[in-house]
Amino acid sequence: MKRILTIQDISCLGKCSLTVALPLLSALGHETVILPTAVLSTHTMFEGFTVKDLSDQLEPITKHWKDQGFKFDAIYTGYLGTEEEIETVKSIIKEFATDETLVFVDPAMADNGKLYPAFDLKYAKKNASLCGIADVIVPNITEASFMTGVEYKETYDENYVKTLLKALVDLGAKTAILTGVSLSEGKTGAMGLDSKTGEYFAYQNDRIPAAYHGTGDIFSSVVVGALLRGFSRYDSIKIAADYTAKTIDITRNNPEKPWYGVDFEATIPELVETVEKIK
Ligand code: PXL
Repeated sequence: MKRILTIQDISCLGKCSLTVALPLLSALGHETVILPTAVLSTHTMFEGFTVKDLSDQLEPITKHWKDQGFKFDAIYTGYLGTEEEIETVKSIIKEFATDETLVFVDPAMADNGKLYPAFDLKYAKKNASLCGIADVIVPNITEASFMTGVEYKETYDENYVKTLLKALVDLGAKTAILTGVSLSEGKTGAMGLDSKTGEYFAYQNDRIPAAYHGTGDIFSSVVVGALLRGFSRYDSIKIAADYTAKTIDITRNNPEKPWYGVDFEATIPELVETVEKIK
């Protein structure tokens, strides 16, 4: 069994970050070690959420693991609250990552052309430096644009996506995967670039006319879980994009859906079946 360390916040209620990464990675068959960076009552789209920063716990916790001799097959980072926290996470990666470790970074900080309320451009640049030491990064177009300085566009063509991908690998990431990429009318998916071979890969499925919070975290968790099971990058983004789309579809047809997240729990059995079938 592969052991993965995921470093992100716990939004106790809200179906994002650790509360989706942990169940999805477990469902995909991985031992999942969590390093919570903060505890929030909910994610930050709720009004009046509480936050308890746990930054000062990251070093003692990881030191304990190091003293016990633990190693990780992958380190997967998501939403990180502050620039200082990103620096600490970089040190943890340097401490634990070997040539065999998959370092997977989701610089979750922005969407639809805007940074989340807690963040500014300096924070985005700090996230760019974390992406620089990663094997695989999975920003959306907004995050890529803030990190690289390439202008954000709502309507674009494949050349724009390639420009963004090249700028992302120039940050230092070995493979960049842009999410939420639409390469033709009515389609959406992801497109990636391998910095070593210069090879592009892309997967598109039908766009479902609905958007929900937390779907980026779901996509990332499934990509990293599939990569760790040995699937190719193309197969991993296909499995994750199809699972995310199916989940959005189930959610929009649920009259009792919560506003703050998707019904990813309902589609976990299908995800497991898919990866078993094409293994
Ligand atoms: O889904 C990304 C995410 C993770 N954690 C917290 C968030 C968000 C997005 O808003 O607020 C606390």
